Amino acid sequence: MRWVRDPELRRVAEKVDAGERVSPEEGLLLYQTPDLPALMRLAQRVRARHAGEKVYFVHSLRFSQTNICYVGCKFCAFARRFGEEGAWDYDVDEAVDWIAERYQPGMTELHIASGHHPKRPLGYYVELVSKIRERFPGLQVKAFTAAEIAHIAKVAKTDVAAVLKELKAAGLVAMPGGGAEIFAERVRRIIAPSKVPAEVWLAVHRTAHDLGIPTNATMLYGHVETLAERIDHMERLRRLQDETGGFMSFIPLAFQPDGNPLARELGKTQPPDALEDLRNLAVARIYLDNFPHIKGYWATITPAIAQVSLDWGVSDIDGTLVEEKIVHMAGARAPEGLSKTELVDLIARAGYLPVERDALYREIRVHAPRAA
Ligand code: V47
Repeated sequence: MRWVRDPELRRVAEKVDAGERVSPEEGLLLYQTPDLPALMRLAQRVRARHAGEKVYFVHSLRFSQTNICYVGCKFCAFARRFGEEGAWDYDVDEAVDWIAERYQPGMTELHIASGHHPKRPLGYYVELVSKIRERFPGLQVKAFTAAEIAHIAKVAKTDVAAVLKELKAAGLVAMPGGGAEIFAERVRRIIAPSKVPAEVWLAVHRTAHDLGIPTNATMLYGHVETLAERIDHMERLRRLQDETGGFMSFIPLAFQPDGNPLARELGKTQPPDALEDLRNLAVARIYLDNFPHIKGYWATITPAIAQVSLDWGVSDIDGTLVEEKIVHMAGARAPEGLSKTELVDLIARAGYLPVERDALYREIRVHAPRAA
């Protein structure tokens, strides 16, 4: 470990190397170290332990059945009110048609995250999932953030477990990680005062895991949160993962500054810079020692930074997406979708082994390195 010059950092590095868990204070030290090469190397070692030379991606489609939402999160550029320009609200048949127009053979994951529609009954979501499964048997439905599930339960005047059981019976296989934002109450009060509190988000995931529905977890960074609040966020996830083991991946979401009140209030015109993205991914890889994967979400950090992030702890780059809306309406500069070939090349050119997976991280195909 002579490559770590600072003695305090070296102590943490030795712990990590021995497979020991870092404390919140040590996590903060990792966030603050000026020795970025050491941080990168450490995250790389942890990454290798989890994924070897493999980098995962999925042939997926993004879908939002509605952007009608009255929750009023300040970072959001996606939500609309009824009748507002740019609003959409598909019934089940319209949703199936929308997917049919974009479906490509070989796609395995349909990722659904939407607004909190104030009126749709539980039956609508159940029918949506089952009609999609009926029409596209090869598509695994990974749908509804924990915040949406809590909202659906509230509108249906029932509990979260009942909602999840019905959705699972209809064909839901996994849940995305959105709605987590930053768990700290101070931050939530500023950026998402009407969204479900951290405890509810975590309870929904616990219930999903108990019912055999694996999930992801996100963290929206680069706005008003402190580094200690990022660590607190990851600490709460690490604890839940110790209990349930139900998380598949952790996805840091770089805050996009267009078309939302939070960016205007903060005077932000740019997303976090490349080194902030990379540092954050590396700390996450080291801190969340019980998460199988850290995702470099190319839609927010750009495909170029996602490629570099493979050396900073990332073992998954999400997927083709096709038509991502949530972060693009907030100004994301990346394309709305990438082809499978582009993803394979992005990974292979960084020196890693591209592995196509399904929504549950089952391997579909290892793409052999091409002859030079
Ligand atoms: O929770 C909204 C975020 C999330 C902005 O599980 C923004 O595999 C940046 O759930 N800048 C939804 N982010 C997206 C989501 C997701 C994304 C990628 C992978 C997975 C997964 C899940 O989008 C929301 C919110 O945190 N978001 N506005 C914005 N301005």
